[in-house]
Amino acid sequence: MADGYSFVVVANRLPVDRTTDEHGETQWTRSPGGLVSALEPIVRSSGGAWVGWTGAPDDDTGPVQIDGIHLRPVPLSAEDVDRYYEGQSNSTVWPLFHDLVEQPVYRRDWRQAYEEVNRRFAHAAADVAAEGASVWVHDYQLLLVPAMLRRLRPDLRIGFFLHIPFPPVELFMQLPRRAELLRGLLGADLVGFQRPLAAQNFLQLTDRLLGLRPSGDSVVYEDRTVVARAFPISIDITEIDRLAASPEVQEAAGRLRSELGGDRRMLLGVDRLDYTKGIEQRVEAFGELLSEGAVSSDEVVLVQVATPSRMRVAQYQQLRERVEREVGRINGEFGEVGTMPVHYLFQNRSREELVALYLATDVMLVTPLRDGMNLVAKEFVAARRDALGALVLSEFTGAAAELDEAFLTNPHDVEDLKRAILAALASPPADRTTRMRTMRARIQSHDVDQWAREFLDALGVPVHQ
Ligand code: GDG
Repeated sequence: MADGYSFVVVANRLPVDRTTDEHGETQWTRSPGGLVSALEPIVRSSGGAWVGWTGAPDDDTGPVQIDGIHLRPVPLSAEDVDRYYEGQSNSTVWPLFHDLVEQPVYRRDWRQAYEEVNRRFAHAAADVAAEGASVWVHDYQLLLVPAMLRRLRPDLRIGFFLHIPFPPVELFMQLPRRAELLRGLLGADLVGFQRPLAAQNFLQLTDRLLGLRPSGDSVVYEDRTVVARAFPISIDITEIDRLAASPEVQEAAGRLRSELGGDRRMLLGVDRLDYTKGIEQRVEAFGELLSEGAVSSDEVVLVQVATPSRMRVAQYQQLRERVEREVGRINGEFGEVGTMPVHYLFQNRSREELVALYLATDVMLVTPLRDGMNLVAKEFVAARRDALGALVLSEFTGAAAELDEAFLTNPHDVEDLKRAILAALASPPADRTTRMRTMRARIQSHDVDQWAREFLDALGVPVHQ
């Protein structure tokens, strides 16, 4: 293809959502989530193409150019969404790759749909990529795409990045047709992970399942060398810093503080409502601290933003019910008119509001049971130009490897979670500032542009920015 794009991103979702306003006009809004926060600025500045689903079933939107990005929608029927996305991706692969925090469901019709939709993505990418182009495929919904794309277009450089954890060998072995998924990934020239351990798990599996002989960070497969390495993702520091410096955001933070009751210390959680994020355990720990009298609702308040996510998947609906029941119980038991201990927002908030919340809080709670990286932890640290505020961080996040000055905790152990929350609340301001300064220095030297550049460098792609 002489006139295709020399850089193509392939991801389940396009970086925008298509909606129709009250006048029947089509609107495109930036979609929430880690992947988009990370990648959109890079594709825009390199004038590339993005292949993905619009987010609406049975949507036949054709290619469009938005903000310097060529968007190539991949259509999904309602049945595809049900089987490929909510089924195989989010009810099989997602829980398995997060160490079985929930029980994965294995179904043949989901697997077949997954394979068929992956093929559709591979064809769309093959269609828009120029001769010799570089294609960067993302995440667990598209594990088969690298091999499919290589078969269609052997001229391409293909990179794959997994945003979520890659499970230990014994867990991966549970997957039906596991060798096929592994071969799917081996279609790439470079397979990137959040953590070195994930890359090791992957290389070990090539030995165990395919009898290959990995050496160092690579393995030879079908006469090609496939490299597997860690590329810990980061955030757009300039964006967060600009928002945190804005007078409007600072005023909003001040308003939040006074609305919550000027003297009360504020705990904050910001997560998609997902069982991997440990929201339930966090709320439970806070409830126990209140009932034991270790904190009182006159003095401490928990604000939990739980962004709606995957709400058609049964496990997510059940989680929502459990969390809301527990929040209701705690507020009923420990609240007073005007001083509710838990402020629970099952809503999508703007970036400005999120940063205002980061600025207003005393203690940020990032306590997933398992998380590939966790961008919220990094955004919080980047927002705190005042070097105040404490971070309670789960050891089971990728971010913990870089942010070890946080108050680290094992969220599977409610006692330890309570200990970490109390330690963060009790720590002297000078201690919190020292920790925060060290974490800020570390984050600032590695932002999302650098992450992408490192990955693309390793893939052999020049980045012009
Ligand atoms: C996956 C991996 C990995 C959240 N609520 C709202 C909102 N957000 C934004 C946050 C942050 C992003 O969404 C969430 O990123 P996380 O990293 O915390 O989590 P996942 O969505 O699970 O992301 C994860 C990531 O990919 C990147 O590789 O770190 O491990 O699971 O940027 O600020 N944004 C807006 N409103 C909300 O209500 N605007």
